[in-house]
Amino acid sequence: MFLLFALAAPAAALINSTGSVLTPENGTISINGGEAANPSAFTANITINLQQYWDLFVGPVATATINTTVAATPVPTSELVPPPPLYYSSFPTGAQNPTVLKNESWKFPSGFFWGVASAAYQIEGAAQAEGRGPSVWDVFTHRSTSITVNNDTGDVGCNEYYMYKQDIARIAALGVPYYSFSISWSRVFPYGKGPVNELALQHYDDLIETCLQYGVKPVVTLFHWDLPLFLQNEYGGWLSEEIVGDFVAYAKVVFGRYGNKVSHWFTMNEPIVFCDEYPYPKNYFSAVTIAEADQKYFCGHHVLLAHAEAYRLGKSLGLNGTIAFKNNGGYKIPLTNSTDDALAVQRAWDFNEGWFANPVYLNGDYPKYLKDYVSTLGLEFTADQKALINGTADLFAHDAYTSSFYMAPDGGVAACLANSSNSLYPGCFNTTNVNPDGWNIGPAADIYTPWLNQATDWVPLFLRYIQDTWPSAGGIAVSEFGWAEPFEHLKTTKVDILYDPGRMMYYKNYMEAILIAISEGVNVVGCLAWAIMDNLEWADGYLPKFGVQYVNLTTFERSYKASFFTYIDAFKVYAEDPVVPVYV
Ligand code: GBH
Repeated sequence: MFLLFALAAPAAALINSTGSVLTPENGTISINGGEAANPSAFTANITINLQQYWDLFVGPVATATINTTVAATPVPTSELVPPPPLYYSSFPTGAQNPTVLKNESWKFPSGFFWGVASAAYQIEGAAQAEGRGPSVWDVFTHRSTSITVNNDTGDVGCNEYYMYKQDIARIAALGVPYYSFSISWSRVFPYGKGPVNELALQHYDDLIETCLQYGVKPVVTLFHWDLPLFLQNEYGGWLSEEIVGDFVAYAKVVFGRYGNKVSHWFTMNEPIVFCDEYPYPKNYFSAVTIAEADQKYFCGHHVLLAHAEAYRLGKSLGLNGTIAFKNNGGYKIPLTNSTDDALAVQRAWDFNEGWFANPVYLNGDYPKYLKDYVSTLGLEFTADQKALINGTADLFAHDAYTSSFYMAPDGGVAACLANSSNSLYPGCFNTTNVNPDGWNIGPAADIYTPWLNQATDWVPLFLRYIQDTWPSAGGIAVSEFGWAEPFEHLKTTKVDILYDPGRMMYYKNYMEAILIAISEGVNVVGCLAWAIMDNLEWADGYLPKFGVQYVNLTTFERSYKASFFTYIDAFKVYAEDPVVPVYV
């Protein structure tokens, strides 16, 4: 069915895991030639289909016992009973004891968009179903030696590809009005470009239609890290400017198909993260010639161009949903009041949020300290490119899980800048989650998420900082936030797993922090809890749990955790729009 490459054949190299070079041409992958004097140059003509492409680069892929779409069954009413109170809630609803009165100065204004979030590779499973092509993450989970805890993969995962009707029914039953998910690029284009896979589009048609039937508004991310492998093989993926055209062609198909059914579009998820780590798996894609430490900046450069062009395309198509990208990071608190720490903090903003936010929200160009460095790599935007990028977001979407202290490197910023072999070069800032007094910034999450502490006290200041630094007419959406409950993977009974006090506190405190920010004049317009359910936490496998629902990875049964009710209660008490459970 999807056997042939229908590519206008550039003579580009495809590198497989053993370093053989293949070239796609007119429906085949072939290179002719070689020299007797150079045996390693001998090559062969081969024609491969999609399955063989999988076999060559990924290897055997597991399948689930459930492998056709499951119809939704109504959620049993017994599952809709909230947990007993954990604390004197500021969200006094349901079974909870209303000893705390509603704070009348708090509200989520009408139109506030809130819901739960996921990403394709983390939940879908069905890795080879209906013509999906491999992504770099299939290679990473199957072939990398540094890989995932327990050799976990996304082959089967939560099996959401077949369970989505039930998933939507379950969030609708609690009155969740928005569901944020990502589309798998390599389902739509098995090779990232070229032939379009109609079966994949039909799948997402039904996912989106099911959301709408249940009154759940779809929020769609185009790229959540699962780059089609072919594009990595052919030209180095995000390291090449060639990706811009391919990303925009993908965006065009998705925008064209789902057009005005989507209320909020995100082009990219967390480019700071996927560019920083790019390309996964490290040292695997031997075609890359850019120095490893600098690859992230080339990736980021092309992300900005691809995002901007996709935004312009979406606007030219007249989409009525908002378009933005998801930035990420935490508030950066100076560890001390020294001038060097203040400088390090500014450098940290410039090398993190500012990397993508300054070009899009301020002036089309990199922030100063980052620009000083990337201009030495030849990464400068032309005047036309700056004009293209500037203003390409309808709101500021931020994945804001936690906050950290920032400080100058040992020996100071200047000494670091003068020494390119310093491990903190070129950013030349350092960070910690430990206060100067020796205490953690807040309680630690799971041992597999050492980056995550409950630091919600800093959220109002952070949101204020974003609004002041990168003003956006459409306001700020906290596009991901969430908590990995400590040691949850060690719990052995379902009732223990479902009662998650750390996550309950996180959501209570986080929602209060957003309410405080709003009451103080910060234009927060929405928030999306990560995650709709436990899922593949990338290289950490299935050990850290971020879900507000538990998933039994054998039966695929889903169950609400107590924290899901805490989250909903915030809106029952403080949202001007009623929370309307849709119970079918
Ligand atoms: C989000 O990233 C992702 O969008 C989502 O897919 C993911 O499941 C979710 O968070 C939970 O992690 O190990 O010290 O090198 C959040 C930002 C950036 C946090 C990378 C973890 C690795 C830090 N993530 N970071 S470290």
